[in-house]
Amino acid sequence: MNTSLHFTPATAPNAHTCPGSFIVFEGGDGSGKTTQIRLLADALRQKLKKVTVTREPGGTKIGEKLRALVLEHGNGEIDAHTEALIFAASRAAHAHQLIRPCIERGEVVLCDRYIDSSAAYQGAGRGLGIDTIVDLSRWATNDLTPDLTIVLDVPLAVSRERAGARGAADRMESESDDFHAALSDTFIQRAAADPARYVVIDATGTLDDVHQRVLDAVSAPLGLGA
Ligand code: T5A
Repeated sequence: MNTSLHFTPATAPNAHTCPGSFIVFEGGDGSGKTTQIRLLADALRQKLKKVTVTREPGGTKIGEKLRALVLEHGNGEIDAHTEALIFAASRAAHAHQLIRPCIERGEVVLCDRYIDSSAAYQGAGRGLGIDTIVDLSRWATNDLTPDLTIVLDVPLAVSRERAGARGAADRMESESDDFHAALSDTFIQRAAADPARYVVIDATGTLDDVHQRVLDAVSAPLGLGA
């Protein structure tokens, strides 16, 4: 039996044609995405029009319900295929109901995780196949592609320590070191394959060190100048 998917996204895999900007942060659990998005949003709001901060899974009413279902312990068995479809369903609602309307209005959208997380966690980590999982999300989002994806790169020991300091581990954070190493490799490989749309940032160091690297990465794409 052929188990691969052959979705045909509605458009070629290029960036959207909306006036706004769609910037995604990716990386392992506890790499500092949420913190850096908050710092960047604060900085951008002093210079730019509207900035919207959102996250995956989540970002919409249905997405937040799906987030609780897929991340919290205690919802019974969630097999890998079901998990992948829950993340894709959350992303479909997010892309159609929130992200695209925002960038059509000319806003800057800063999103905590997107398709690369599914590629890493479900495609590589769960072994469902990166191409299949990416195709599923491209179909689900009508091929809504970020202008820039920032990958925060930290050693696993650092991200585990940061995530651990924040509270109890969720379903994903409870996975093995091998699982998390596969995620990290996937983010780096996908970034290397498309350097025009990805920046890998060393996310070790202080919050301010990393924030400055993030500002450097977004200044040209957002036309902020030096
Ligand atoms: N998932 C998600 C999938 O499997 N498939 C998918 O398609 C998608 C979209 C989401 C989970 O779902 C998985 C991936 C995830 O496991 P989540 O709670 O949103 O769950 O998980 P994360 O995105 O990993 O969020 P975290 O909060 O765990 O990590 P962040 O956002 O990377 O890290 P942050 O900023 O919260 O920082 C963690 C701690 O470290 C400190 C912070 O203050 C905080 O306490 N910190 C630093 N400390 C020192 N120096 C620095 N430079 C620091 N930066 C942050």
